[in-house]
Amino acid sequence: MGGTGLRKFGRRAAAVVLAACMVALSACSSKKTTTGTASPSAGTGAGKTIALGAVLSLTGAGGIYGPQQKNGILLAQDEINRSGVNGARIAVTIADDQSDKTQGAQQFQTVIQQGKVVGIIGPTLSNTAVGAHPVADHNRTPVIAPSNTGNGIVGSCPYSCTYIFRDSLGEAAAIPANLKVAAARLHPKTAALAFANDDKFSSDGAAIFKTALGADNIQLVDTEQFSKAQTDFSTYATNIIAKKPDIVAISAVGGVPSKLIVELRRQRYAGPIVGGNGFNSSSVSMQAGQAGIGAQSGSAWFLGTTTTVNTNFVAAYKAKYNADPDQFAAQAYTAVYLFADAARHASLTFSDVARDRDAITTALQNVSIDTPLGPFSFTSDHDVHQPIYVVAMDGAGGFTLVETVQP
Ligand code: 1QQ
Repeated sequence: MGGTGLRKFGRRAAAVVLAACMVALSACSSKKTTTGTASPSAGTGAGKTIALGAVLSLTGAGGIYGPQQKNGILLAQDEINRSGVNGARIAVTIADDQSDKTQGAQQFQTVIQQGKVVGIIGPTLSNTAVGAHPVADHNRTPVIAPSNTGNGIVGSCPYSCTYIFRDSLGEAAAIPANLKVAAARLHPKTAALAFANDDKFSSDGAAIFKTALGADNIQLVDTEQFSKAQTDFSTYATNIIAKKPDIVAISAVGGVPSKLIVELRRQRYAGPIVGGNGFNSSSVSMQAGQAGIGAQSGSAWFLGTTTTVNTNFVAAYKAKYNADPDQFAAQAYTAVYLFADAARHASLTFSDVARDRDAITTALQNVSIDTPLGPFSFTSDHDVHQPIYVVAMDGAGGFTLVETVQP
């Protein structure tokens, strides 16, 4: 076989061998999950779609958090679809809950009934979740709550929550850890507490602060409450400052934390400020600006964590959006990977949606993957067990790490 023939033969044979290897390799690569353990049915999803819903606050009181969550979800979808899930693609339908409980419940109903989704990420606010999560649970559709940190979201809930999971650190863990760090460093004897009394997260956070302040022997000398729609905080700041507290605690969402911080500083309050999960957004840090420097909160994520999975996430997010991610982006990004890993292990039928929803729910209980939040698996009551990053606003839309508290 003349050289060329051989080469040609060789080339054709090489092409055939290469093609065979490619097939073997892709079978081999799709077998490997983010955790490296073999998945049951590589390739069975070829040409199929794993439909997920994401119901987020893109407008309304929580509209400061939703856009980062959306960015995190779309980035994860892109990355996962490069190799697929057993050959299938992930397709996430994103809807706006307008930070409203009824709207949230309606959007959940829509993605379940019409979208035939096998899982939902959302909503953004705990206040919306109490309306939306029962809809999913009733329809036996698994949910990962990416930022619902109030009480009774998972585990013992005021409604059936068998299908509800959360990858967002609860305030019941974050607030006491944050306050302990502040107490150990600043030794405050008195405190003032300010919170939004028409928002579940904010009211739960206020109750948790009250208990934690008591536990740290810090006397509560003033409590200010207002609506989450409040925009003028001059009176509340004056009342707080009049009581000369050693520290001020704020439990509120959206634009409230930054407005109150700015007003306290404008009225010359120079003392320490601590807050809840409502602080942990780059937009809130940016809006607080110089006035926010040092405002401290307990976070589920830190930009500077040097694990490979986190540095890859941060780099990919920056490349796609030309901006740093924040905790809300990291938790929403992680939620997609958690659903993808569950789908990889669930032997989906891609025809019987009810059976696939149940299979994913079961698989979520056994998920164990490395994420930007750290090595992640759900607790037995579908909650988070992770380190707490006590962070402080840096005056420019970011956060510095004060201390890491192990769970
Ligand atoms: C909740 C929260 C908010 C601050 C998040 C958006 O943690 O509503 O539970």
